[in-house]
Amino acid sequence: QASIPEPTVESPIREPVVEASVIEPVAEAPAVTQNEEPLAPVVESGKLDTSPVEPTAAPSDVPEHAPYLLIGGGTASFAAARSIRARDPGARVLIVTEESDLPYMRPPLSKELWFSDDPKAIETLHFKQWNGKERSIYFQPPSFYVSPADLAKVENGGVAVLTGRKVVHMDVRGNKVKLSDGAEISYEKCLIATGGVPRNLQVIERAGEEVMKRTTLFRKIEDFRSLEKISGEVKSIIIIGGGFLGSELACALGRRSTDVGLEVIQMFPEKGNMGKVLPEYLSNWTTEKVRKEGVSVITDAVVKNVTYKNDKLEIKLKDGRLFKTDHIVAAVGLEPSVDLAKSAGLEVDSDFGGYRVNAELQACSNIWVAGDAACFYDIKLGRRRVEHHDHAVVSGRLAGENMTGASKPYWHQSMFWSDLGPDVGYEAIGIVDSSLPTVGVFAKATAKDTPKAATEQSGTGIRSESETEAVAGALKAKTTATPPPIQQKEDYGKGVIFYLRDQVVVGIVLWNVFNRMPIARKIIKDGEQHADLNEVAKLFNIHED
Ligand SMILES: *[C@@H]1O[C@H](CO)[C@@H](O)[C@H](O)[C@H]1NC(C)=O
Ligand SMILES: *[C@@H]1O[C@H](CO)[C@@H](O)[C@H](O)[C@H]1NC(C)=O
Ligand SMILES: CC(=O)N[C@H]1CO[C@H](CO)[C@@H](O)[C@@H]1O
Repeated sequence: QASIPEPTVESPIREPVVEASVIEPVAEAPAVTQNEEPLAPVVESGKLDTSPVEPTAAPSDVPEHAPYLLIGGGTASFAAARSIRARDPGARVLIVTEESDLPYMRPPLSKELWFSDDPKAIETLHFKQWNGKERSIYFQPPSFYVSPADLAKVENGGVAVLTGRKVVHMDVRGNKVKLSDGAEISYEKCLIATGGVPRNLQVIERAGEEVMKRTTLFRKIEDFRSLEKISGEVKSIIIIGGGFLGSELACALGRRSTDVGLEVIQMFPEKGNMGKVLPEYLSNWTTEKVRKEGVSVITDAVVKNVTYKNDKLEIKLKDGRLFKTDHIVAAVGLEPSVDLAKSAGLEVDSDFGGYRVNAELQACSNIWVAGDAACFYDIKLGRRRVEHHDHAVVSGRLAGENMTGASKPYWHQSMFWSDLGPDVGYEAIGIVDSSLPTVGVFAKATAKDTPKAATEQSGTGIRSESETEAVAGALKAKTTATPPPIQQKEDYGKGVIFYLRDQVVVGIVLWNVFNRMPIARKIIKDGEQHADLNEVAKLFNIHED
């Protein structure tokens, strides 16, 4: 099995990572005979392009053909590129991304990057993992990629990234796509990994420019940089949203609040943080934890109106409460990008959003979809769409495998994790929805039960399926020992929470319990009814270490 995208930690090329990634590889492009006629766009070969497109500059760096075309430049796309190259070493892979950056991982943007002591981290996007090791959020340095113009020529193929370009049309029968600048690229196999765009609240969208100007929708590198800057300039920030992104950003900003005199307020309609995911008692506990990080948490808050008045944003809640602030961060979910559905004739799922694909992530004979934009059929849990990093890794890799001829259904459950700073974190797998019945088993946490300690111990940073699999062997031996009796406690230091549907475990949250994901994955895969979940909980050895 192919390894997951590993950023080059040891890469000696540190400085140029950011700058070089935004430079279009024009310099390396072959000399193109520029046609004097501005109305006749020139394609790479120098042939006249006769298609009826907007007359734009010659897209000299756009290859005419890519055997593997990956639309979108995020984690799913990069994971697919890696697995395609692993299984087909000469493969020529073209990634087309709207972003100006080379593929990077998003989780550190709301996690570790905020806790860096290095003031240069904002530029370099190098961060210290909780275990102290430094790495870049970019999966690979620029030197890893070949220039798009050279893709057809390089001897052993490679991965090229066309940045700042958008695919606007798909011709599925003709096996080609069209970019916003009119260029066309034909393909043999295509992956759609377009991700999504952050949602906003309608009341903010309708509130006008002054409010929009002071609102951050958080998703990209530029959003991280801009919010980081703003947090040093304003007196007050309100985060709207109680999910994992909102809660992580609240904790990140809350940590800074005391140093710089920043007021940080987080508000959401639920009763507590992560209220849609965690059972109420744990959601309440988490809320207390977030408050201890210096965040003023406002629960049961439905935003009714936002206005800009006397240099302040005013947020009025449905129940009449009024809050004033300088800046809003709206972390209210993601809208999958399905703009290509129409031209490609692909079906969008009416319940979950995203392109409907089968268990092999295939939309039609030579088109696959992975990551946030894929609404896939999960053999165990039914139709789903998942918006997490590990899912992007796992689904991108699987799509890449199948694009190179394997025929693998997507049974492998991805996991996700959220850290509320270095001290509290959880990992989750399957369907974790607080409206399902849950059973939680807890033990007292020790200093070792933190995200920081977990990465220190495992020597890995980005938590994901690959590294948890690495410890599976060791765990198997351990679970044969008789664990001490488990009791329910009011102390939610660490524990396991099972989510049930028809008495079968469909989701598991590991609360301050790390490196046990293979066990959780197996329980969900087995899909059995369990008479006593306390017994099942023993498999996780939460009373040990
Ligand atoms: C959670 O907190 C709310 C108040 O914020 C309280 O009304 C509720 O009873 C708590 N729930 C549990 C299960 O402790
Ligand atoms: C929001 O408040 C402003 C100013 O008080 C008011 O003019 C506007 O009508 C309100 N909008 C809504 C949707 O209530
Ligand atoms: C089951 C399935 O749809 N597998 C597909 C994976 O990809 C290969 C190669 O394109 C197809 O032939 C399979 O049908």
